[in-house]
Amino acid sequence: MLPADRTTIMGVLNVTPDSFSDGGRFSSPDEAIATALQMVKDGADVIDVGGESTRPGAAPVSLDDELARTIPVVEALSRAGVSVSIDTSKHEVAHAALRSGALVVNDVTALRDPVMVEVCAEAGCTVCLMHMQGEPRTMQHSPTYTDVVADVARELGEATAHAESGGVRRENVWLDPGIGFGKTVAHNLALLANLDRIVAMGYPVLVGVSRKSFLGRLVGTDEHPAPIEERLEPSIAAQTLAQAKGASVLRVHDVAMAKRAALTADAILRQD
Ligand code: HH2
Repeated sequence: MLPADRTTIMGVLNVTPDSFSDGGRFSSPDEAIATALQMVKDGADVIDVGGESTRPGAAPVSLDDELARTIPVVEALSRAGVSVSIDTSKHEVAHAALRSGALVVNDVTALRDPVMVEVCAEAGCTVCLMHMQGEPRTMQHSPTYTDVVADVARELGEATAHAESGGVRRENVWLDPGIGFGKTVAHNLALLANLDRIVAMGYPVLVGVSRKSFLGRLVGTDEHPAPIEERLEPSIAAQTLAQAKGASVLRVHDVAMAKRAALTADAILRQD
């Protein structure tokens, strides 16, 4: 599903009340579906549907609520011919989404749940294995690495071995350094500056920097991070550098702007 000549744009569709930058936007599945269809018009290649916020401190969501939030949207978008990714760590949600037409399982826990491995192996879907230190509730308390790039690469290598030994095919795996997931600002910057070392592992790499709080801190201060409305340019700068370092997929909220930036960077980076 990855075109050879350009970077893939994944549009974020959070059907949650509490996501960090866009929670509570939709009062019905129809509104979410319309927004996703607009993202596709704006240039999204795949829509990542999420029913549970992973922001630090977010409240856990019950299985029934996550299914009710996500599955009608996944079904409708798949029926409309949209490529859908399901952003979940629950195997029941992944299973239901795959049965409803989702093509990608985006699991911020990199298939920690052994049943998730079975579900993905059996479906033969694409799987995004993201790196996270700890778990969302506490991950930002005091993230610690010996060498963040080497540690993340090693742990992603372990995640690929876990997935592949459970039957997920190598060609179906994407990797993601997990920007903001158990990482300080310095950790995020080191990972982005050295993304080529993750790319060198030989899998397509997805990067999600869009609107993240480390960008707010970079252009504001630790005490007063720039608000979401002032994080577009930082997001575009960071996604462009990720492209230059070999990222294949960009996970973004502001699809039209991100797409125009990505096309420009592709034209420069992918000349033959
Ligand atoms: N970031 C978020 C959620 N899921 N998945 C991958 N693979 N990579 C990411 O960087 C990533 C992700 C956080 O962003 P968002 O979905 O907007 O927020 P929330 O988790 O609060 O819903």
